[in-house]
Amino acid sequence: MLKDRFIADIIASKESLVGGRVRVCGWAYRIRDLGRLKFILVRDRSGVIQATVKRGESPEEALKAAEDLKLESVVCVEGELRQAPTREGVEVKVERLEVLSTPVEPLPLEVEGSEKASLPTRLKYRWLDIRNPMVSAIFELEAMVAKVFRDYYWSQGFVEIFTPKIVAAGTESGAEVFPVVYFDKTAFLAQSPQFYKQFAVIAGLERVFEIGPVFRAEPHHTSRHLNEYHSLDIEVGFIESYNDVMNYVEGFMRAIVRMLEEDGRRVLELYGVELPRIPASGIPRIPLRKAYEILEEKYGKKVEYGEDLDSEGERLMGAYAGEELDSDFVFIVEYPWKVRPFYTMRKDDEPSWTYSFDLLYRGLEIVTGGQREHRYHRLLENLRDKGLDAESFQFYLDFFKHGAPPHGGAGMGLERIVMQTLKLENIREARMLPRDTERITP
Ligand code: AMO
Repeated sequence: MLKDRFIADIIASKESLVGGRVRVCGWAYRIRDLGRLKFILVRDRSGVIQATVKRGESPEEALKAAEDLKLESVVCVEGELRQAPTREGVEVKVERLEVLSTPVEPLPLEVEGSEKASLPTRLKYRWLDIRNPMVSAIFELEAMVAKVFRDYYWSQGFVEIFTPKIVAAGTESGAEVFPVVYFDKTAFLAQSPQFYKQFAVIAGLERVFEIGPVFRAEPHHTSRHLNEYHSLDIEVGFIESYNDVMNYVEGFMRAIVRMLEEDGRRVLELYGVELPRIPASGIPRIPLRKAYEILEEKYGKKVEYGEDLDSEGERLMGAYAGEELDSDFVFIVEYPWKVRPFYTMRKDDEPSWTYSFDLLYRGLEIVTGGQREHRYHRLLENLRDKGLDAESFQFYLDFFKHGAPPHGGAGMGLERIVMQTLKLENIREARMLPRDTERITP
């Protein structure tokens, strides 16, 4: 029989259900055997409920099944829902105990408290780790962020697109690509939907978004890089400046905070983290050249003029925004041309700088974006200036030959947003099955 209700729904409707018969399916989370009386805590995705098997009250088969029951067996219990001095205020008086599956070997990782085990062990036995409600909450939050992304950009007139992940060229200079054997051609896994989200704008869709996997062949061993992650991308035509793009990014961040306030409280409480702060006046936008000064004057950190911020610089600018500007977010704007990809638009009056930005969230970059160069001949110059071979990008250049509106966009790391919201130590915790230099299984 199909499972008809989640445990949380039963508990939420307990007033009307008490005295009636319920059926609960899930995993045996905890078993307490007092001989004549056995308590089984049944857990599903939504919560935990106590099931009580008692001699003289429950049938003999149920007693027998409870006796042999192992932790993490898959069970369905049926019986009367009655009031009880449990946290939920109710329990199931077991009349039927069905064991659907039993572990065939000792558990290599205990589900309860698995978050305290070492990360390699957790990742190795991820199917057990994620049964821990503390861990599954991460993925519920991730799904909520993705839903907010879809809902927010829909509400702003954006169209969802689905672009190829097998591509002919890398898009992000600096980040490496994974080659793919593609018949008799060399292809790569997409590092970003960059070219194709621009394509969609130029193809007349004007405002687009995408949620999709991206692949980076960087041999990083850091707590904030994955070799496969999910990118939340937007691209928007007919902008006046890159400030319009930042406004759209900011709107999404505000929508996330609203979601956290309304539906995300439980997860925030589970992790003991505060709601992120965005000042009413908006997320501060600080030019990188100003950030150099702040870092040097306030924190004695010297960043070479014209260079990118390193992770310490980002962390310190995050601390500055938190302490001085009462904001968990800060935009750093106008990055040097030499550290941005060729598609970025350079400033009219200062071509060594660009109309680009990063968004830092609690001191970590979670978004990169900017205005793109939409003028064909300028794009050619940009490629030449970067020492790139225009021929390999001709398919992309062709998009710009027949009318391209001024446009810009941004790419946001889904796992990084979740990681920073819950203050997780390692981005791998925010990915169900992370791919990194060591892992392609499970
Ligand atoms: P960028 O390469 O900066 O920009 O990536 C955008 C955002 O993606 C996240 N991110 C990562 N997350 C996990 N592991 C990684 N290895 C990783 N690399 C990046 C970060 C980052 O801010 N095409 C541009 C975006 C644009 O301009 O629209 C791009 O991909 O949160």
